[in-house]
Order: sequence, then structure tokens, then C-alpha cells
Amino acid sequence: MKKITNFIAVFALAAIFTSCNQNDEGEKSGAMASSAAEKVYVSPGEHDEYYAFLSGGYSGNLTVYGLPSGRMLKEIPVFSQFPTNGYGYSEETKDMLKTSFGMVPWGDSHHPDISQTNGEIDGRWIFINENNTPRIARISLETFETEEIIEIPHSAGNHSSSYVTENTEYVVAGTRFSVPYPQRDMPIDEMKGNFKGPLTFIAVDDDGHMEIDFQVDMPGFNYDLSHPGRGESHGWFFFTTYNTEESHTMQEVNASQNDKDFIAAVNWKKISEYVENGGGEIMDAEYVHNVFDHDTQTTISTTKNEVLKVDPRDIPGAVFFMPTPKSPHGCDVDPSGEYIIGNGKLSSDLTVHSFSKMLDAIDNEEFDGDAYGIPVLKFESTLAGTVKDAGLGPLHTEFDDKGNAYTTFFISSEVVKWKVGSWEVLDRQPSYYSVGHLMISGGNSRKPDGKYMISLNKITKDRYLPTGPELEHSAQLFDISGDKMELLLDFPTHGEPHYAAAIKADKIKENSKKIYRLDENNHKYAALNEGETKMVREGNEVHVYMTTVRSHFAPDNLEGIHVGDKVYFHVTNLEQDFDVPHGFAVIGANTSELLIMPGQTKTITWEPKKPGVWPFYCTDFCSALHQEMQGYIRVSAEGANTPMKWGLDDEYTSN
Ligand code: RUQ
Ligand code: CUA
Repeated sequence: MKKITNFIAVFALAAIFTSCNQNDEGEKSGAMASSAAEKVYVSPGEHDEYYAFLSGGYSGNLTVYGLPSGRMLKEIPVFSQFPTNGYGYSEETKDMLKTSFGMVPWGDSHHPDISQTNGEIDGRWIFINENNTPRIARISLETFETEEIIEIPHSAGNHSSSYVTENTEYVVAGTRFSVPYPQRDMPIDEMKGNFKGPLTFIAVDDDGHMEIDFQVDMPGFNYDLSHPGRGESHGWFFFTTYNTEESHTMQEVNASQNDKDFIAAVNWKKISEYVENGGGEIMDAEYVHNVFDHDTQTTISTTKNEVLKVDPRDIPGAVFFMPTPKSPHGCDVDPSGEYIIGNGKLSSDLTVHSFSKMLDAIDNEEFDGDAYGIPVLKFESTLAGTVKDAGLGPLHTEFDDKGNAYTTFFISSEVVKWKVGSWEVLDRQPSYYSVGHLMISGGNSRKPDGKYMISLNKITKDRYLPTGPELEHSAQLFDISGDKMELLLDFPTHGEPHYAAAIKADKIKENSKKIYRLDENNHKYAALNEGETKMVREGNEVHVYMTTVRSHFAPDNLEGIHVGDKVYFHVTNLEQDFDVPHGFAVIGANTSELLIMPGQTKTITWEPKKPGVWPFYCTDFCSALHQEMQGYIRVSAEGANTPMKWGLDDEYTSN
């Protein structure tokens, strides 16, 4: 009972904090508002200074915004089918969503992270994790398309992911929920000591290609968030844990019993050497790896059957636990790599660990016992300092280029700026409302930019016009170039923006792809000019090789299709101009429509149900004669013997 009372006390406090914040609104004087407006105004035709990539949370996708304007530039489909362009529906892309559980049409994406070279974000790719059916995706920042998705076996609630190391050697995927490892049928209340928390290290090669290198077999705690070391601490990775109680029920109470949980410090360099020298044990696994092959423009999906597991107790010096108060959520590393911040979400203080003190403590064996054979360092031995009474419910910390840190406080609904090293609080600004993550461009690197910060808020309430019971989540843009943070802009986000990553626009924009070259299109069913268009029957399957160009399809009249056929429309967009996609929609399609980029081929299937003459058309207003961009398909009854013929401008081919 007592534990429940304590718990309620925290939330009563929370209510007081939240309500006082909601009262100090309305301070925007005319002058302030107009200078803020100037700072976010990007005049018509001008470009934003930054690209910001916001996770879509339960949308499963990634959205792209321009900063400082807050204009949404694009939604990139990743883990969810996307009606706008047919991703996950078209024959070419549907296998991107294939998993060992079958096709999963809708995911939950959390933490985007941009690839790095020498500790600086480089704009080649962005990675993002799927939490529910554990996967990591890699998105090209040339095409803004998802190129690769790898499933993470033996993981559940893939949350402490997808952060990358300084040279993108690895992207990590840690399990949030501990589970039997490998999965097996067992009583839930025997969890303690029997569940595990595998942490997966995925190697990334020079082309971005991902392969699982090893899994570290960790005790059955919850691994919540993680960040790589950098500079001196490059070679290490840090993960927050909670539920070190290993409770399996009523976790809101039972997982909050220990005064301290841990930050796990993992020396991945050491483990990687161990693995290179033949260490580790191969274990059974089943996971699917999907790669979008640009040459054939088709997904290559492979099922893999094993993974290399390492037991950290076999590798001296590989893993240590640093006790960290109060169920820490975010695990953040400052730009120098010296400080590791544990954001103890049930606390009002922030705990900062020192990397160099940690190394000394390891050398001097300043241990406080062990957890399942993994040494636990003495709390005081690694402690660098505490940010006192900063707020209530700290979640995440980011850094600027001037030695300051910024921490979000969910319960007291604010962002607090503090000094790295002296731990003093410098400024605080309310967020509207209940901020989760925050983001500073390059915040997870050696070189953050100190210009803007966005807070990613969980609750929107009265900030926008009401749109029924559900409002989009909200981001708030702050100018952090001065001593005090200045709120500049609110803008709605799509889905739930757990985390975000931003990069200077000029690091990406010159490389952005404008077209796919037709002479590089090796799609199996491409028609590279109108002369190559045709219909081919194989039993009851009909393959239509079709092209599209302003402002017609070829062929645009098709006959000889019967009810009971399965028709594949392979549509190649012959355009070689920037920003001229064509669409394809056919009446009664149970699959999807298509949107085909210049030079690409995309395929949908259509199973006509009724005899008749049925239209198809282009769905993207592509030219002055877009409304004329249509055609007809004659469908005959099952068993009829209408011959196949297809053509354009009354010139038919038949067979
Ligand atoms: S979480 S609000 Cu998915 Cu990153 Cu912390
Ligand atoms: Cu093509 Cu409209």
C-alpha cells in the first residue's frame, strides 16, 4: 500500500507543476511576437536553413520539415503502408514490410539518427527503429526513400535504438521489454532471472548495407534508451535500464521500487574484437532482411536463421553497470564524450556520470557487487555531478555548441538549460504541453549547432483549432543562440514525434536526386519506350507493360482480359524531368493506386470482377492535358474468347 501512496504523491505534485505552467501563457508582447515572426519567416521561394526529420511514432513513418519555418516538406513511408505513393502496396515495395511474422502493414517508429563521419553528421542516411515488431530501417537522404529494413530477432519493444556510432560503424537496437531468449513457452511469473535483454549491434558498411554483427546477452531488465560514446569514449555505448526489479505485472508501481537502476556501459570495440577472433556462440534466430535494389527497383527479401550471441561475462572489461537514480529514461552523452546523463524520470535531479571517472573506477575495481555477474560500479565513483531540483520528470537532454545542456521535464512541462561542468540551472521555459524529446541539430554528435532547439510535445490541447477529440502533436521551435531560450513557433507534427534529427540543408540539398535514369532501369517488367509496351498472358495472369508520359498511357486501349484474370500493370514513367511523377488508378482496384517517379517502374495487381469497359487514369495533375490522361480496359466474361489486343491511337497489336 505504501508504495502506491508514494506513487500517487509524485503525480499530485505533477498536477501542480502542470497547472502553474498553463497559467503563465499570454506573455507575447507585440514587439516580441514580431521579432519571433521575423526569425521564422522564410519568404516565398526561399529555402529553409535546416532539414528536420521527425519520427512519426504510431504512424510508423518519418516526416521532413524545414526549419525555421516549420513547413512540412514530405512524409517518408518507412514501416507503414503509404497510400500517397503506394509504398508497401506495390509489388516492388510490399516486401519491405515483410517480417518473420508475415507482412506487418503498420509500425511504430521512434528515434531517427543521421549517419556520422568522424563524429559529425554527414547526411548520407538516416536510420529509424520500429518499436513493435523490432526492426531498423535505413533511409537514403539522396532519394528520401527507405532502402533497407532489418528485423531484430529475440528483441521486443525495440526502443533503445537506432543510434549510430561516430563513424557509423554500428547502429544499435536494444530491447525494451525483456523476454525469454530464445523465445519459449514458460510461466510469466517465472520471469525473474529467466528473461533476458539482448542488445543488438548492427554493422553498417560503406554503402550503408546493414548486417547484425552480434547480440549481447544482458540481464532481463528494460533497456530504454541509448547513446554512443564519442571522442575519448568512442568505442563505448551507454544504455539506460529500468525495471531492474524484473517485475512482470503492475509495473507502474512494481518497476519503481529500486532507488537506482543502471546505465549499462558497453565496450563494443572490445566485443567486436572478441567476435572477430572467433568469440561468441551461434544461436538460432529467424529474421527477415529487406533491401530495395535500385537496379531492378524491386525489394530483395531474405530470411536469415542465425545470430551470434556473446555472453558479456566471457569478455572481461566489456560491460559495467553504473547505478543511476529513479528509472532513468533518456541516456545522453555530451559533445566531448566525457559526460553521460541519466534522466531519472521519477526524480527532480539529473545524474551526470563521468567517463574518465568510470575508467578509473574500473581500473581500481571500485565495485558494489554485481548483477548477474556484471560488475556494478560504486555510484560515487562515477558521479560527475548532479543538476539539482531542475524540474520534475526529466526525460531527455541535448547539447549546444557552447557547453550548455537542455533537458526536458515531462511532468513540470518545461525545457531547462543548464551548464555542463558547473551543473547550474541557467534558464527554463515552459513547453505546451508535456514535452518528451527535444532536438538540437547535430545534438547527438561532436558538433551540435547552437541555433535552434525544438521541443516535441506529447499533449496539444488548446494550442490549435480543435479538430475533434484528436489533435496532432505539437513541436515548438526555440531560438537558443542567446542566454535565454526564446520561443519562436508552434507547428503541428504528424503522428507522434518521439525524437527528431536535423541537419544543415546544404549538407543534403545538392545531392538530392531529381530523377531515376531510364537507362539505368533494369526492372524486369520495364518498357523503356512505347515500342516495348505489350500484354503477355501466362495462364490467368496478364502482364501489362505500360508506359506513361505527358499526357497519355501506352497502350491506352486494352482488350482480351477476362473476369478471373489477375492483371499486373507494370507502369514505367518515361519522363526524365524533375518532379513529374504520374499516377495510375484503375476502377475497383483492391490493392492500391501508384505514383511513379520519372524513370521508375511500379506495379499493381488488379482482379476485375465484372465484364464491361473500365477506365483507368493518371491521378497526379501532371500537365494541362492531365484530365485527358486516361484509357479503357475491356473486360469480358469468364470463359469468353475475346482476343488480346492493345494499342494507342487506334494502332493495335494483338496475339
Ligand atoms: S521515447 S519521450 Cu520513444 Cu524516445 Cu522518450
Ligand atoms: Cu500524368 Cu496526370
